[in-house]
This record gives sequence, structure tokens and C-alpha cells, in this order.
Amino acid sequence: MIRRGLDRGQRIAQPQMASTSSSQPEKNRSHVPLCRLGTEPVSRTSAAEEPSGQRECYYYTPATSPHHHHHHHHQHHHHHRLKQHHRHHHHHQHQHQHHPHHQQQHNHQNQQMQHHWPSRVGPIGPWLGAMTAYRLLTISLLIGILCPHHVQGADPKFDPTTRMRLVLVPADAQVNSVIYRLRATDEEFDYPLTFEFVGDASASTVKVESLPCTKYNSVCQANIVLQRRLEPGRYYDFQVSVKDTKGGMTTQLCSITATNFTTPHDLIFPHKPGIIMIPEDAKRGTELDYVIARKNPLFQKPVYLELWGSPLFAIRQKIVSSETTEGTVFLLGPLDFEKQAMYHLTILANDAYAEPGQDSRNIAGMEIVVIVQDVQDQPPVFTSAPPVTKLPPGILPGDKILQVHAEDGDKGNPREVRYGLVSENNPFTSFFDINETSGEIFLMRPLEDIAFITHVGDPVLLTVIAEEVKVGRDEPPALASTVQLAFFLPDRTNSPPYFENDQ
Ligand SMILES: [Ca+2]
Ligand SMILES: [Ca+2]
Ligand SMILES: [Ca+2]
Repeated sequence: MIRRGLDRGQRIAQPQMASTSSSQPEKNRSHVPLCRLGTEPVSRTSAAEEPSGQRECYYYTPATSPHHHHHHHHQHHHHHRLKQHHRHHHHHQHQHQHHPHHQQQHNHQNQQMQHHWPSRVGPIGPWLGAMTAYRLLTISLLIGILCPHHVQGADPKFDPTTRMRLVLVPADAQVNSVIYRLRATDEEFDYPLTFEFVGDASASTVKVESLPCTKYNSVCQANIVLQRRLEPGRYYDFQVSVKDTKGGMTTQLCSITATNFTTPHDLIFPHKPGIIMIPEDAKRGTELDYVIARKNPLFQKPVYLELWGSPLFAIRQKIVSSETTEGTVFLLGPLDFEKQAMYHLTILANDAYAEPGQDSRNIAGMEIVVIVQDVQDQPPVFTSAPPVTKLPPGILPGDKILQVHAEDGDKGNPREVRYGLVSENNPFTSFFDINETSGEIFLMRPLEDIAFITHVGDPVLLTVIAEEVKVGRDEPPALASTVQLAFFLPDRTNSPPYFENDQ
């Protein structure tokens, strides 16, 4: 019916419009910022997403189908062309005023057209008869009535299934747990959409956390997180806004109330991982453990699992029964005990089991702790090894010069360390000795002997090695580290100059 009306309008307008809209449709489109016509590729859905990674947004079918999108686009276009005619027939204005809502939008658009289409205004007006204008008005009103959402233009929209009109939450819901997942879309994919709590968020019972979202997502999401414990029977009202990147915004009134019900964790998650232990040298793809989640009995759709907390882990899921989904947590990236020895991960189950009439949360969460086990992969590290030491004048053979200290770089299960002096290519090694276990370095020969083979002012260099002690046959090889020490001999001001000349 709309289509037929539009066709008629088009035909009637044809003689006048020939030089404007028909021959320059692309130009018109680009000049209509208010309309912000949907020129984004409409096929953009989440189909290209990697579902296993779970670092990004929820895998979700868009509310706006490509067909739908295209249709809107057309209507915008015609709508505008019709408005343009109205502008030049002020004797019809009184009719518009019966529809103030419509009129408001109309004026706004006219302003835009004054800016952008001044050259077209002149020739069109006189051509249109009253009859034509009346028909056009009827058509434009029809469009306005049948497609009221055009008034909002390109504001983002909350997913109707995540309205949060009144969400039932058992009073035992934990602080910092996610109690709801909001979703919103924008016709023009002005992503990321940002969800915000309207008002003073710090004083509120819940907070809103937007999830990562890009143009490649069909939908953007946010978590509603509980900030304080709920009182049974009490109602909590709040507002959440969603904004797109072009300033479009929509606000939604939300309400939650706490019930006396106790969350049946074992029913929601019939199998949970315990504390997961994994060696730091585990290969990418290693499976750590699995979780089973039960779906909401009110819905057909299965539970959808997400893993949050670290990009080094991911979850892979499959539906294992009509009621349950199994998720396997596996390793994505390399672990390093020396960098991070423990991970706190969260599994979120979308549309998990919720007791009808007592709980209408659309998400359930579970914490997982992963403990990384140390593997021998680090050499010893010198913690004390002064690089430069000036030897005191009175030092004698057998005297201690200094002490070095090294420790295994593997802190989880460190190996013992033994010290030595590297004699290779070093004429000075035999002048010194080191205690293998304590790291104490002693002078072994008189200073004069050392001075005899040294240029005045040159340092005596000594290389110290710290080597791990391997005590198991199947253990990784022992690693070693070295450090270089420089000793300066005492000043030889009292000595005759021939030391130098003799060299
Ligand atoms: Ca390591
Ligand atoms: Ca290690
Ligand atoms: Ca080691």
C-alpha cells in the first residue's frame, strides 16, 4: 500500500522533478545529513566472527535484517523528496499543524534543504497544483504514521529482548556478579555503542560495563554488574543510555527486584572446573578443563558460553544435550610462570538456567582460577656482583675480596647454584679463588705478582659463573650465567717507575 502511494507520488512529481531527484539520486543522498541514509553494507553480520575466541562480542543475529534495512533506506529517500515539495506550498501549512509532531520534523528538514538545495527551490514551486500537493501530503503523513521510528532517525536501539522492565534477581546474587546482559543495535553501525548508567553510578546498586564492540559486530553489548547486596522485596529503578559514535542516544528505564530465592548454582552449572593447574610450558591448544551449563527452561535457545579474564585462554563449546552446553577451556597463548603465575577467569553463560517466577536474569557467571606451574626454563640471576672493586693496599694471599650471590630465575621450584671462575683466555684466574657454595672470592697470590703482568691503571678482569645443580635425570638441563668483575690494583705512587718501563 505504501509502495503504491509512493509510486503515484513519484509519477505526479515527475515533470518537475526530472532535473533534480531522478537524474541525481546519488547527489541528493549525499546532501541529506539528517536522514543519514543507511549506506553501510547491510550484509554485515557476525557471521565472519571467530566464535571460539570469545574475546569480542556475543555471537548474535541482528534484529535488522538486510531486507529491512534496504526498505528503510528507500522510504527515507522518498520522504525527503516529498517534503521538498511541501515547503513551497505554504497555503497547506494549516493542514500540517493538525499534526504537530510531523510538522516539527518537517521544519527541521526544511532547514537542511535550504542549506543544500537552494538552486532547486525556484523552479519547482509554481508548477505544483493544490491537488498534487494534497496527495503528496497524504502520502507523507501515511509514511509518518506507518513508520514512526523514522522520527528518531538513526538513534541506536535497545534489543527488545533485553528491556529490563522488571528483572527478578535472587537476593543471594553476589556483589560484582553480572546479573544482566544488555544489547543494542544501530541501523548505521555507528559502533562502538557506549552504554552508560544515567545519574550517579557510584551510588547505585548496579553499574554498567560496555563490552568491546566494532563495526564487524551486528550488535553491541553491556553487562549490568551488581555493586551491592540486594534486599529481598525491594525494587531498584535506574536508567541506562546507549550512545552511538555520531551522538545518537536512547535511554531505557530499568527495574530490578530481589526475590527470596536461592541461586541453584549446581543446577545452572552441573559441572564446574576445580582449581586448574597447568605447567608454564603447556602448548597452545592444551585443554585445561570443561564446564557444563544448563539452558533457561523458558527458551528454546541453548546456553551460549563466554570466557573473560585473559586473552591467553578461550572456550570452545558444543551442545551436548537438549538442555546443556559443554564448554572446554583451552590455552591460546604462551604462559610464563615468571610473568604471571595465576589467572582469574570468568565464564559467563548467556540464557542459563533461571528459576521461572523467581529469577529472570539472562546471564549467569562462574569464576575459575588457573594456577601456572613453574618449569625449569630460567638461568640463575646474579643478585649481588659489584662490577668494580678497588683492591686495598694491604691485602694478602688468602684474604677475602668480596662475595657474589646468584639465584635461580625459576622461582617456583628453584635449583641450587654453584659458583666458579672461568679460566678460559684469562691469565688472572689462577691469582684468585671462589668458594663454590658461598660465592666468596679470595686473593691467592701477592698483589705484586698481578702487578707484574698488568699495565698500570688497567683493571684485572675476572669472570664468575653461577651454574644450576640438576638433581633429577629427566629434568631439563642445568643452565648457567656469568658475570664479569673488574679489580683495580692499589695506587703504586711509592713504587719505582721501572715497573712500566720494564714491560
Ligand atoms: Ca618461564
Ligand atoms: Ca620457570
Ligand atoms: Ca632454572
